[in-house]
Amino acid sequence: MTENQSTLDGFVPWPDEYARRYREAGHWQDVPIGELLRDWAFRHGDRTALVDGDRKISYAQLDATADRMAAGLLGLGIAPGDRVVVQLPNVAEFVVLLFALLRVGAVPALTLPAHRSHEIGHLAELAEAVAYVIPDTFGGFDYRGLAREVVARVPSVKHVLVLGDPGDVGIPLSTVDADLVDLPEVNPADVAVLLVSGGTTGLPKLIPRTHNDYAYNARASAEVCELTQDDVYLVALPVAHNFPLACPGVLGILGVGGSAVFLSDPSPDNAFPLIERTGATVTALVPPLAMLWGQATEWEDGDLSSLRLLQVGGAKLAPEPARALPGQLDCRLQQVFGMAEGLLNYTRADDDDEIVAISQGRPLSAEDELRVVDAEGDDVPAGETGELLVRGPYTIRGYYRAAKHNETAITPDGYYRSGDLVRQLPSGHLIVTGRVKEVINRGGENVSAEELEEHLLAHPGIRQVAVIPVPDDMLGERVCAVIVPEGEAPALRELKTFLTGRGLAQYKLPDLLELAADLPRTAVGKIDKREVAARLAKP
Ligand code: OOB
Repeated sequence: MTENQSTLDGFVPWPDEYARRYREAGHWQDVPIGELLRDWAFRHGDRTALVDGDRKISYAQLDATADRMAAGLLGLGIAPGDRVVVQLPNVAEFVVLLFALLRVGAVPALTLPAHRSHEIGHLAELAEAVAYVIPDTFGGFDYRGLAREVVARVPSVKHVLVLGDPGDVGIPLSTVDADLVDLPEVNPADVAVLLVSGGTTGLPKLIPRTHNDYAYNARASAEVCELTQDDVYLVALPVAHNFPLACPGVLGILGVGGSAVFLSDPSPDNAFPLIERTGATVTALVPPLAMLWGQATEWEDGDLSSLRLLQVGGAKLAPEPARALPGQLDCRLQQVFGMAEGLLNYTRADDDDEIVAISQGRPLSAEDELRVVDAEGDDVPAGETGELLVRGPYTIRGYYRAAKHNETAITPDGYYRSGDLVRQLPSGHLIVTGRVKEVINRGGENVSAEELEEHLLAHPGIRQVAVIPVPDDMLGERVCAVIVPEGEAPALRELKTFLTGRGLAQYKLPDLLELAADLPRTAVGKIDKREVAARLAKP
């Protein structure tokens, strides 16, 4: 095995020439993430790593508990290279489990609490997961029922580990705890985590991120955000998402000796008092939530003066709220345009206010290679709009176990096609102007139009369907299903019940339903979504 080889099948590594370059630049440091925690615990032992409700966990405790859980996982028979579907909310146990799995060399597939049987079943199957980790209940939903379905559908899943009361589906996560054993050696070029893609096509994809690239992702992000050990990072978005996990997020703050505070409900009435109580200095939000926080300062109590940096990303933040937010929350705003596949763009502390208001930042790394291309794949003249392609030290060369999809998702010379339309300013900052991919960005949550269409077409009352975004002041975009009914048209509420019954996550349900007699087609016979939207916009 060469130093740049992974043992995981279905992972596309960087070519040796690039791996060498990223090492020489000092970006890839060849230390597994599980080992990084040992170093952090050595340096910051008694300092607080995690705050969850009344619980405070020091670096030393986190380090020791992760080791015990790693030993427990090995005891269950979970081995290096095994995949484990993790679906936990914003709790300290997420971090303990993450490091335990990383130390075993097992690979967590990090799903969101909003995912349901359709997504989890597919991802567990794709990854051939051996275990599934859930809370007993969260947000009014009982995950044990979901686990029962997943176990029935996916035979590889041998263990269900439950945070809280396992009922009859599995064992308590708290019992995954054993005396120290020798841990396997982990190859830093290997896959550390599998992130879930927003999904441009039918089903969500798994994004393999290696120890080397993900550690760099978090460390370089912490540098750009000027995090220090005095910072307190508030985990407001779901921690399994790349943004709060590693941009710089939990991994970034732990790398500098600061603390991460977990928030399970990011509404202002819950978040503001917690910021006051914990002295949170940094957090990351999606635009609708940021705007809500900005407005809520008018009526909510809570001293937010500790907050120094508000990161906003996941969907386009319009210039107007971007101008208003720093005044409303009395802190600096940073726009972040990122993707689980890799590339991160940040506005910087020394950017002038106007750049922060109108741009979505510039690339994190000097090694990020960006191209902006037209429909033929040719570079557009500087400053003009085109699709963003990217290659670099933390951008994937392929989705996990997706050879066919990778043929189009990645160019022959290794650029990831983002599907985002951008134009680049002479300063290097990007302005996101739209998308070529069929994804609706509902306040930072990506909804695949194709996936939803497939499900809707399964309804007997629907002959044809086009799912399109409609502009929305709060969410940026909402999901509209335009249907040609078969017989009597179904009502929106009935469709939502139908889709929920098919195991689709709540955030993917259509917000609006429009009826049409027919749907316009393009020259090759595809539904012409542009025309569908144009017709809808006409009064
Ligand atoms: C983040 O990651 P994902 O994987 O959930 O979604 C990525 C997609 C991008 O390709 C783009 O279409 C959209 O979300 N997006 C933005 C944006 N940030 C993300 N579109 C416009 N403006 C922005 N600022 O969403 C993500 C990952 C890491 C950090 C931040 C966000």
